[in-house]
Amino acid sequence: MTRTDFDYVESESPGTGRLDPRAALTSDAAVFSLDGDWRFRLASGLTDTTEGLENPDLDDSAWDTLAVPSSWQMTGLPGETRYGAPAYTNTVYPFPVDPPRVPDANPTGEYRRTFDLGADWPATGRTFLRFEGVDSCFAVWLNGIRLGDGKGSRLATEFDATPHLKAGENTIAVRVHQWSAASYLEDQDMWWLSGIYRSASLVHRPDAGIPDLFAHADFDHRTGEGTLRVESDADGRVTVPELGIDIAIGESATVAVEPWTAETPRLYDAVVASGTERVSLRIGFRTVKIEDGLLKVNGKRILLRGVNRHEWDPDTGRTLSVETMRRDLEIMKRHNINAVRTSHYPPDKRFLDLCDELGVWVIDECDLETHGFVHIGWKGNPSGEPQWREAYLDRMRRTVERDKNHPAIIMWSLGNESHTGDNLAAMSEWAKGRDPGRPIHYEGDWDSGYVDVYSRMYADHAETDRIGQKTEAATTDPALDAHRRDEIPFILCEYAHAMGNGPGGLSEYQRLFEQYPRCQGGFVWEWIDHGIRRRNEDGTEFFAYGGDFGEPLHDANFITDGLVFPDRTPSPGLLEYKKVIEPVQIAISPSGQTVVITNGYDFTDTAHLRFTWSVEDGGEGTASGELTVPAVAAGQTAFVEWPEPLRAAASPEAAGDASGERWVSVSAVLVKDEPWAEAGHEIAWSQTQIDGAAAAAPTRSTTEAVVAGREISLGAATFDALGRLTALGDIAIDGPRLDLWRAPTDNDLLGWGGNVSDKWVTREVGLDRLEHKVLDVETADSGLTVTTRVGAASTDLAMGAVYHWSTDTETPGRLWLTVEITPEGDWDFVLPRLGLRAALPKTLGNVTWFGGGPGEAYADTRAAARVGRYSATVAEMQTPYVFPQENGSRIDVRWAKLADESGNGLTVLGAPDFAFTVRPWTTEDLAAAKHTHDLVERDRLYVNLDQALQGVGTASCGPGVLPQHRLHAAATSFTVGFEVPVR
Ligand code: IPT
Repeated sequence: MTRTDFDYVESESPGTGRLDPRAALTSDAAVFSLDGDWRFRLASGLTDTTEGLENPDLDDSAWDTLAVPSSWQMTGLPGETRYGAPAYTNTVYPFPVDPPRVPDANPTGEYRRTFDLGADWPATGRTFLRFEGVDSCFAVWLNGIRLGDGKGSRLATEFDATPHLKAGENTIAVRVHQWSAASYLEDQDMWWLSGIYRSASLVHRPDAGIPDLFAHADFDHRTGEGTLRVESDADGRVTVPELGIDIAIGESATVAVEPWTAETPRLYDAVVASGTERVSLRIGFRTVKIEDGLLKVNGKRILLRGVNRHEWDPDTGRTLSVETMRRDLEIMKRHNINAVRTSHYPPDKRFLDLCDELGVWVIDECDLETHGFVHIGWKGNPSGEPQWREAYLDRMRRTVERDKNHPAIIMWSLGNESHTGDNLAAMSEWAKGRDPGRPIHYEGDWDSGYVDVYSRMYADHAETDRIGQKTEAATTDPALDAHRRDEIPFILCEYAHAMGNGPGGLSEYQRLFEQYPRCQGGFVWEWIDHGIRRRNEDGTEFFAYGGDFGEPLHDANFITDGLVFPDRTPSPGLLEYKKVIEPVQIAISPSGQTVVITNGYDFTDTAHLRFTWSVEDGGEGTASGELTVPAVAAGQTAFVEWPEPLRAAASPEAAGDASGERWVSVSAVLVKDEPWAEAGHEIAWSQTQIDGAAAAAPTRSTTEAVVAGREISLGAATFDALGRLTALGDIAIDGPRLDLWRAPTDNDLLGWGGNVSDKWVTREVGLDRLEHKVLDVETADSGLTVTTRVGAASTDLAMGAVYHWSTDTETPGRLWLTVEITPEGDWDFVLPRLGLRAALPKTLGNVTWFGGGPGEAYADTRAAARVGRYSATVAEMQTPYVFPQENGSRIDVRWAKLADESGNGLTVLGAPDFAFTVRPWTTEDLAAAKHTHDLVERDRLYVNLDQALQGVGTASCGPGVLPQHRLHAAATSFTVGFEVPVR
């Protein structure tokens, strides 16, 4: 073996010996799967490879076995990896930028297996060897003969195996290199993983078969007719029995059809048959156009409620089962998501079949990203270098050719974060020529010279608003300005970075998408946290992120920024998104006794929804029923009068004696089972308070505070000599004190685009280490007043905090605390929180509250919080962000009871409400933890009772907290009550 045997590794060439790309078709031609165990050996580099790997006689019996499909770095997890380890970088190349060269340390997987096609394998025709995905570069031999080599990790590659196949046993050998010239084109923000990680097979190609076809299935919304024309070099007929279509390949038929949309994914089974092969297709009729400056499907503007989806599984990496793919789509559809950008590569082909079937709009993105060049000022970026042109075109061809028959795909995307250049323009030109039926997307072309939509990522609300008004800054190329401003729509191909707690500000984006026709929605970054399941020394499972495998260069937990956790549990961010993008808006008017229902779907009416109402009194349901709503057409609004039973239940006479707050809720739920959810699944909801005062208003008594030795008592409360509450009844408490700190969220920590981390995050102002200096303790016949100054070492900034304690005239066992806050000095930064912190016995782990819920909510992530009565254990109230951070605050809580197993405990009362957090560990523990398993329960519970919290924003990648959701220091006061049963 000589060095030149490996020239392909560092060549810009996309491959040799390969067949032309073609559609992934379901055919009755024979297929032989090569999935399963292969012999495997990992070489450390090219000089460590096996001589004669391709030789059928090579003795590989001592080699390990490795499953195809899989990535070798994932083998052995969650324990110890067996072959190398996953490594994570966002944009930086984990090797010197020296294209097309890659390091000598180039882990190389050597794969071998034998197979026997069997006596039934057709004797005529040809047999192709097909790889659905090999990362990153590989060469293939069959029975000792080299078939060729390939690159393009997330693209299919085929070789003609026919001349070298034998009857009986055949030997196939594949050498896969972790690094290659192609690695420069595959710098997506994800784990670096290698191997034959998608399926491999041998596919028979009958003589006079149908190797490829392009089904064009347009829909004319004016006539209601679809036109089908199948383009192919083959001879044969196209039949769609349901539509009575029976035409020759190349002919077209126009008939009345039900169109395909993401809302109504109507598919027609079709067969394309030559004399020797039958291909089954699922045809969806739809027409995509840019018209009047809008992206239209079937003549209508659509609104993209999207997510960016990487392929991820915490145990198998980018190798996904079809069940996992379906699960992704089911979870998306259940959360009102209607669009997927396949960031940043074409997905497993089976995912697209499921998109057609379940209904989502897809932007299919080419496998291309050269982001690492940004760090050298884009010098030598392949997008502008002629020697890479063929590789770029090859990638685009393979994307379009494989996936062209999917109705779900409404746009082709050239790739991601590859700056600009002629090679990108060439990809666009080629794709437009090959498929005039789909617009071209690419975010990097801000001037929009070679794209059909103006696409941006992380533009803030203000800029999105200007774009909506068409008053945005001009293009750099003045000639293109009118085109971009007036002729093409705008989308945010990435926004609302879902890293950790957040994303904040979703509602405000959605209002802009609804307000401006030009703003056609966006794709939240991103669908799933790419955490890797691992075990620590004591066997506790956790999700690993960058650096956890000892990578010298990595981007830490920037890889865990999804709407679902690595195990696909929906995060609070997904629940928020579901509410914000709900396709039906419900407004309940108590004064008019009407419900106004606006259908925000683009195509369907509301006939698939049932509307229900309920009345709750203090969180207890008192009545419920159905609301009769006529089918509301897409884009239309209906006014519905409250039915008599609702009027009656909502009338003052019907009021119970509960807390006094009465709420009417209306829900829209599925009438019948859908492939992605069961009948009764809630799509949209709304709530309105109809009656009743807020929580109990404090009525303060004049009980005297009594000093006895080093203790002070007031009603049921006991304080120490410094006026700090130590017990309420027989519950030991580390009394409430002013608290201004939270464990920084990812969004707090990572300042982006000029959002520098605030002074509290950098800890320079010491909110994390406050000292409480008691200046005065005054007992009087009106109660107890404790005057303090709260400040931190090294600074003279302080908060005056005065605590006024009193008992309640009406309820023995109840105390009221009013805290007066006066900032001293220049508080020129936001506060993460303003409230009280106390510690309670651990036994009080059962929580019931009336207020926002059931999940966490912050000032700018509160759309999904519904007022109601909820119960949860303290453990259930923690949100397990992969990187621990502030979480779990419930908003607008009127009262919360913390009880032991027998129901005894302490109730906290709002006046009128507070934000409520309870944890089995401290804020300091949370801030220090790097992984979930670092959080160890203490023997106390720690509660925060906040007047307010700073919003969350998305500054980990995007705009920070909007001004209206920021918390600034100001003189203020707030009141809470505490109640224990009196004996
Ligand atoms: C943007 C990338 O396109 C995406 O892959 C991901 O890395 C995301 O950021 C952050 O998680 S690029 C960035 C420069 C806005």
